[in-house]
Amino acid sequence: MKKNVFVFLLALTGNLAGNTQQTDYPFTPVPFTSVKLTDQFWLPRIQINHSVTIPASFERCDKTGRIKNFIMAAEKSGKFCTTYPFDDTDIYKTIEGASFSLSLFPDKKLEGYIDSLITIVARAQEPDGYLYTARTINPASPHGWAGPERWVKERELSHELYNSGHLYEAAAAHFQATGKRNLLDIALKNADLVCSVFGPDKRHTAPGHQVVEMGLVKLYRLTGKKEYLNTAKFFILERGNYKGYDPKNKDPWRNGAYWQDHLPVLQQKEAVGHAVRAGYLYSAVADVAALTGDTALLNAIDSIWVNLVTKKIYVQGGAGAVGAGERYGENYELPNATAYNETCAAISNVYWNQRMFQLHGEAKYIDLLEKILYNGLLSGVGLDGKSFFYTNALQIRHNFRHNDMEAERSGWFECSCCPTNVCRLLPSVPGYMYAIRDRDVYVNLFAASTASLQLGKQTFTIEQQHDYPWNGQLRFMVKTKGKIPFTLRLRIPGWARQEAIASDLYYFGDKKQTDIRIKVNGIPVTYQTEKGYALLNREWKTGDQVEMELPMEVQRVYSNDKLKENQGLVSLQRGPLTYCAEWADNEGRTSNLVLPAGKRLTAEFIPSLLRGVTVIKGEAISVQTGKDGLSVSSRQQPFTAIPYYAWANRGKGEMSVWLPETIKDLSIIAY
Ligand code: FUB
Ligand code: ZN
Repeated sequence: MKKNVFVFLLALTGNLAGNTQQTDYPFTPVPFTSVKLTDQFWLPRIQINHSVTIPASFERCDKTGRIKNFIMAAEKSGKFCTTYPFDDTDIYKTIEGASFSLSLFPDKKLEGYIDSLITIVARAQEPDGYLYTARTINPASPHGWAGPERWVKERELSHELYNSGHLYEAAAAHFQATGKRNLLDIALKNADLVCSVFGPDKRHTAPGHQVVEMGLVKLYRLTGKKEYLNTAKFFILERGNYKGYDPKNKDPWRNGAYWQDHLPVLQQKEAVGHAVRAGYLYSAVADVAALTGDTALLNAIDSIWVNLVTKKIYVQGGAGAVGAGERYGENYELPNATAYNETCAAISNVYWNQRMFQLHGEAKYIDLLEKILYNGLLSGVGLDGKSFFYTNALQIRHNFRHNDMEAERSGWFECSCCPTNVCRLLPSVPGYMYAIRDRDVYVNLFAASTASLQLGKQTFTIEQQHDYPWNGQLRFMVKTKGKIPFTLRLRIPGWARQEAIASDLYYFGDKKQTDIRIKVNGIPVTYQTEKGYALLNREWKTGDQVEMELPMEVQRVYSNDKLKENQGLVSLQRGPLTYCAEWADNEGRTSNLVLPAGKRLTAEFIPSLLRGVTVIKGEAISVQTGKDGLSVSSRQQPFTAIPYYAWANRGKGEMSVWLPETIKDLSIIAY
């Protein structure tokens, strides 16, 4: 953090003497700015995000009229010219991503452009802080979802508070990256308005689309202003109070579950409703639980997390199975061809799982975070950095008879929440790698990098040298001034302990446990494990080296019997990566493939394919239907699977994550 930012923080919090915050997450992440990536997997993606995704996103905000909306709001004339009242957030989210990116790649031109946008945003803000172009342009005729007066449709669809939440998140990131107050001042003015309108003795509304709660917490952290935290908690506790729903109605819009408003949060035990709203709610609940020590809130999200991981998550970490309502389905309702899996839902679950780790210090949350990051989330952005998936199917079949999911990426969407969410997530990935508690240093994610860490007054670095996720030979080099005692807690990924996920929802065919070997300075050590971490406690000094060997065998993954859709089907995993078969590598089709059990599968790194991937190879049986539509034949053919995140970068065609092991489990679709 820049020095002037620190001075400002002191100035902001100075008036709160005696009211300093006592409680917070026990496990503190090391900021993304302290970890310099040198790897071949994340760094190129974060660079492309900076050089391609962010400029493309700003350009699209401009071309589609999103910026014009702010200009018209400032002039109070014209007609809101995009589709959704939350289109303002695409600008906020891109500013947030660009701000994170500026911390990694200083760029005066980009910084100047952001300043020019902030000037436009500032002019669109009403004198009392209200900022919502869909109304301000012409309050007499606001957007159809906005309602005739401010806030009256907030519980449903206006997204006024959603817009505010993304503004706060962007402002916090921009202030931390640049030390400038221009966006923060806009956000604080808006937050002060929100806090003056909503509260126990004021207006009661559960926000229609959560994120304002997370945003308020960020502003609280920056300013120390308790009202922001109190309002965030108020919004969380408002859920379940609305009397207009019919609890007996199965329709989630009528019983309130779509908005997670069917029950008070303290009574919620299941992940339900719109999946992005849910992920942001659960993240905010974690924040507020951490900052207030409210164990009832903590227990609620603990239960919801168990429901997610035991019954509602796809094998690649995607969530939100049902298209109608972009929402969670029933327990074990995880269809493949119609899997909705919005990219934003995956992103929201990364936020949530990081917070669960910060609350509990258990590796199982990072195991899930890693799964989402490398698979269900990363598939949302193409290798070019400017083509995206909004939904992330697990199967694409040729005639799409049963399938209306996206088989091709798009540069932008009318509702373009996902691309701009990717913009802000990617630069922050190094921030998920390390955490600290007392004298424990947690190594959560693996990527070649140098991290600058601090324990008390002592600083040191840990350098990761390896080629993860392709290779499991990991090396960590320590550099200190003098000797520093601490416990290095190395995450042993669940998948390396033969655990496909931290539940019985999916399991590996090969249940044979292999010991994970760890050496310190070349000598094998015995070590204790706790909560998924290997503990290495010693006085560390420059030159100390830790090696950990993770098994990189190809794993066959199977599903719980209750997941009916997947009975008889297998999927493949190697390291943290879920694999899929794509048409381009399998003679043009995948819906006709059978992958017999017990057949050898091998891994091979191909530098020229999809910017360098390890593929899985073997033999499959392919089934052909006769032209007469009455006969079938089968033959052996070579089989190749690619990492799921890399599919749909070579044109449109079939893709399957799950494949039958016998012909009787194949649903044949003829050309
Ligand atoms: O409602 C705002 C955003 O648009 C949601 O998070 C997405 O699911 C999309 O509906
Ligand atoms: Zn989205």
